[in-house]
Amino acid sequence: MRVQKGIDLSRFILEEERRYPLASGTLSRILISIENATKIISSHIRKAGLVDVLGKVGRINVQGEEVQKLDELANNWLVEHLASTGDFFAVASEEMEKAFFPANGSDGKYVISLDPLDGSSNVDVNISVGTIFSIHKRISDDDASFLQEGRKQVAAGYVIYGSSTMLVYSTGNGVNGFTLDPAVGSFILSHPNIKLPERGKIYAFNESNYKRWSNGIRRYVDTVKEKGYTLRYVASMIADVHRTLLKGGIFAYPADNVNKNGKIRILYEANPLGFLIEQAGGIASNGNSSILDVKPESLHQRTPIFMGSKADMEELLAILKEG
Ligand code: AHM
Ligand code: MG
Repeated sequence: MRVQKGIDLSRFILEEERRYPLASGTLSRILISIENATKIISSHIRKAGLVDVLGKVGRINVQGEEVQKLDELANNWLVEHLASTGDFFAVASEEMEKAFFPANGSDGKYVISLDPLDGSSNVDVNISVGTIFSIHKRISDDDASFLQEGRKQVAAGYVIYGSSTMLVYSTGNGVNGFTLDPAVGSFILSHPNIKLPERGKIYAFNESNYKRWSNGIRRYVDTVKEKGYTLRYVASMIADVHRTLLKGGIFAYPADNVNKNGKIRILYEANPLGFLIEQAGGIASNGNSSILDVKPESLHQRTPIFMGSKADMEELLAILKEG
């Protein structure tokens, strides 16, 4: 397909579908539903501070984290919007302990994993947050459809609510980024065929965990500092990975002696963002293998994660191998 800068997202999705003569259009409809739901979320985030959407709900979620009002709202808007289409069989979300199987989706061919509002602890201080999505084919009538390797994703992407709102996604044919033009209300192709630089100059680790890391991780961070790399860490994975996609370098959330499996969740954080990083020519790993080859065992499973430019990742993985 000829990638045409300036084309709007809905048309782009339909043009992509035409590459597959047997496509039923369901995946396209799901992507367009995500597009519409995230426009609603974006519009509410843009007004946060003026309307009563900031602050905490006063409840702890399945992750043991305090639920922000916007977490709950974003989750409800996405789930309701997607459920109304009848196009998907089930949805798993960071904000829901169990998967949700909508009544009208019993014939649905796809399942979706969502982080409705990644980085939500940043929303009160006006820092970028985002929505992450991962779509797999349905292979069963239960949670097993969610517990497939990341490499089997049929589509994955995110919407970042930053200085502008951008939707970045891939169906396995490269990565394209669209910027929301608020005057028109459309996502417009602004970043066609995103490719990570072969090497970057940025490392994004929460270095306050230094003392808790393994020797290998510490040695890697010492090495990049000696080389003159700069530290950028937003603590919104979506913002750190978005910057990494465009500028290169490494984002990581390693295991440490408190968070034995790291902090990032496989289904709706590591897999979709890892898929985009690999589609853009980078590497995404749990330290031993590509994150996309790991078969998850539960919906909210955590994993150590390292992702970024190929040359930087190869150096990191070599150091980790030495132990
Ligand atoms: P969230 O999805 O509940 O916002 O949590 C995940 C976030 C990631 O976006 C970010 O990379 C990480 O937690 C930051 O953790 P820390 O504050 O420990 O550095
Ligand atoms: Mg998250």
